[in-house]
Amino acid sequence: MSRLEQYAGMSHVAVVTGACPHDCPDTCAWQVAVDRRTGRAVDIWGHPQHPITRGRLCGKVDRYLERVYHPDRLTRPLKRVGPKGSGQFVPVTWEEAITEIAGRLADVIGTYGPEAVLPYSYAGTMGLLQGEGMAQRFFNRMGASRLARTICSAAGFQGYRYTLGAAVGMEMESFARARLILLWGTNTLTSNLHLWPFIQEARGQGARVIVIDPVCTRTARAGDEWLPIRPGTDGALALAMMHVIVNEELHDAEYVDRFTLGFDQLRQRVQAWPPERAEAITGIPAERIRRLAREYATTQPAAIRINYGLQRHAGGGMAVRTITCLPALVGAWRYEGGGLQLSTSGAFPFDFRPLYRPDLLHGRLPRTINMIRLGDALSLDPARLARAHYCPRPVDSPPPSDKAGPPVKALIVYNSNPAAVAPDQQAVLAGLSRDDLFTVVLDHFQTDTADYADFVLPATTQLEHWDLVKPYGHYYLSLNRPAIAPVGQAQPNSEIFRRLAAALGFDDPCFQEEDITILRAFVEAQTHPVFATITWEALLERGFVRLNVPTPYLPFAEGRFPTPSGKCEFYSESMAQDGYDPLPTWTPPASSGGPEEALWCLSAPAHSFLNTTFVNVDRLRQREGEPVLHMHPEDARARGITEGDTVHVWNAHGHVELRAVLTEAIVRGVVWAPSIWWNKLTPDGRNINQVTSQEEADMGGGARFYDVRVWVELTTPPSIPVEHRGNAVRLET
Ligand SMILES: Nc1nc2c(c(=O)[nH]1)N[C@H]1C(S)=C(S)[C@@H](COP(=O)(O)OP(=O)(O)OC[C@H]3O[C@@H](n4cnc5c(=O)[nH]c(N)nc54)[C@H](O)[C@@H]3O)O[C@H]1N2
Ligand SMILES: Nc1nc2c(c(=O)[nH]1)N[C@H]1C(S)=C(S)[C@@H](COP(=O)(O)OP(=O)(O)OC[C@H]3O[C@@H](n4cnc5c(=O)[nH]c(N)nc54)[C@H](O)[C@@H]3O)O[C@H]1N2
Ligand code: SF4
Ligand SMILES: [Mo]
Repeated sequence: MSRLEQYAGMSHVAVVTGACPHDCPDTCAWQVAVDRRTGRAVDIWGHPQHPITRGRLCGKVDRYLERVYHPDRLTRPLKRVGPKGSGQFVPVTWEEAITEIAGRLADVIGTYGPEAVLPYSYAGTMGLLQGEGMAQRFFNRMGASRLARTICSAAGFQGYRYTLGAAVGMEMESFARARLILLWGTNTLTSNLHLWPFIQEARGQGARVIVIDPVCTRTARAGDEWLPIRPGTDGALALAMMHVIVNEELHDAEYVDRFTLGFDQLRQRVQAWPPERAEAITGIPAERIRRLAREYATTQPAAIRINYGLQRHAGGGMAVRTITCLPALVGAWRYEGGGLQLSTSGAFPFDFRPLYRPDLLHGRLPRTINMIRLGDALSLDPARLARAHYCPRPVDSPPPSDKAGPPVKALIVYNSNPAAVAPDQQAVLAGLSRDDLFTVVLDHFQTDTADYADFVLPATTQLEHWDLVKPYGHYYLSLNRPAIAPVGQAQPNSEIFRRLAAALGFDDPCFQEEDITILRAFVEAQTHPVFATITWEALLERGFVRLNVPTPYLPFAEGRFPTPSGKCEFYSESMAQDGYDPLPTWTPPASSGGPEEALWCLSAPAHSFLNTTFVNVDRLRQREGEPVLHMHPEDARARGITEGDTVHVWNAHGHVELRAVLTEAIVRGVVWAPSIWWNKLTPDGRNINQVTSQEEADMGGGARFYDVRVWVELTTPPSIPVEHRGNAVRLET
């Protein structure tokens, strides 16, 4: 009996449909059972009819109710009384909080101008309304600095776009039809779980699964073959594959001829990439590369899933740009089950103007700050502030220091936890510690970031508000209905920005619209034909609706690439104009050629966390145990490290203590610290972003989280300055 049937007979239980808000390609639809008598949610499960969710949530969101009703949920606005970072706060009323925040913001704007206010947000919720909906209206009206949201996918996204035109790709369902599947720089069983059943279906019909990763992840163990690769070398592997495919004439000449641009130049380019050259770079034997190329070209349909892991390097954009040439070369896009997926978000060409209201800028063009440079942005040194300006391409350059604009004097954080997730943590914490910086944090919990706030405002969770959730791994848009009343005095982000707008005297009627009105108007304003199926009524009735694309969806079977030429661009004139090599190439990682004894540090997701979300849910944190560092036994032996030792991990940026786990399931010279821990829930009050850098990747101003070298040694832990520790919140009531 399904859970829906189980509850159907209980008149005191209401079942409400919603959607998981987390930053995950699966965007599950869920059902929540609510006890009408108490108004409490009592159960949550995956929507059985959703074609991707198919009745199952992941192990994290299965525990969503524990997060919603967590004893540490923020239930009242808080005002800081101790030093920044100390976590000492007292409760205040909403009215006091809003009035004082508005007053402080008005002062900053009056003295320094609106660009001195910086919003900081990412994907705590992927909901369009509680994400950027009302926030954009608010910051547009204000004329605040803009934020380039680059922390996750900017480099790969741009590389993908140069080759294919838009972030459109294979649909998840079609992986079931593949005969060969390359999981390339992605830990599917951890970060894209709902793809797995389709992969298993394909394997049931004989498909092989090859996992290309420096770490033998649980996905690599579950696949048919693990190809251990050195980090940041995927572009070289793809070039050598193309070398073999082209020289052995295994490419699909007809597809190439009709639907691609620049094959002759590509053919010449790959001559420089014999597999022996790639072997020296990637660590994968040349003969194995040859076999992979032949297998890939001759087994159709062949599917590639790349994800964001492989683009968190200096050459991450180019790596994605190069790999995405492969399916067109072998004609894989022709077939159901063939092609590639990075993201599907480009298939949703929303007109965001009715939601974000860019017209409220009234012609102003505020500076744009790159979010991964938060440490620099919060510096009072104008040269560092200038560097924090968003410069996504080689042809862009930061302004001179005297044109960097006002220092950031107010920071408004929502849907993000930069004290833990942003690179170069010491620089970030130094900025957040500034006494002259006014910081407001909207969140569900007293996060590491909230410890540095002047005001902390309690936000609602997905069970408590309306939203519309756009996926990036499939083609179904979801509506989230609130299942319960807000916990305590929590308010949706939309309402918090509405109240701040009112207190600042922003009188445009858009600041009075109710959530449901905004969402409905947004849906009804869409005119692109792919939204023809997506009506407000259908969303209300079913909860999720497929885009108006054919089933099965083969986006590039007949070419029609949304590039300037309409073809898959092996040669890209846009790249030349933007300052890049117009042909596929390999851009070495920044950390290559570093000292031999320094190890390469990856900090890809821990299985039981979602970025820093869920780290404070006890049962999930207990599953992860403690912050660890996976390392090869030989790397350990060379340093006198044995299993279970506490190791000191450091570089020029900072340092952190981790527990060593020795495993042969990792490329020598590479270490992996599953992430992202809350600083204050670790033994030394720090996490791995102590050692990551603010430097950008090659494209889109993206982050380089995995292009990092560290020294690892067995030492007694150094003493940690107390101001960098953060404590649990102490309420003085
Ligand atoms: N459980 C869980 N799920 C998540 C998240 C989470 O934190 N936890 N985070 C969500 C978010 S925000 C995102 S962006 C996605 C990320 O989803 P993925 O991109 O799948 O995740 P990553 O762990 O970043 O990268 C996957 C793999 O890339 C490998 N890798 C690192 N560098 C390289 C390289 O240079 N080449 C190759 N070939 N592999 C490399 C890592 O070892 C890792 O195993 O997952 C989402 N889902
Ligand atoms: N070292 C290292 N660092 C990384 C990564 C890595 O792999 N390694 N991954 C990077 C990636 S891919 C990403 S996407 C970023 C993620 O960075 P973030 O998007 O900052 O991710 P989270 O840590 O999940 O923080 C989201 C916060 O939003 C809050 N939140 C959720 N819903 C709401 C809401 O409705 N309202 C409000 N006000 N708050 C809400 C949550 O409680 C949580 O504290 O981290 C990056 N940092
Ligand atoms: S985190 Fe991902 S897998 Fe888990 S419920 Fe949400 S969308 Fe589904
Ligand atoms: Mo991400």
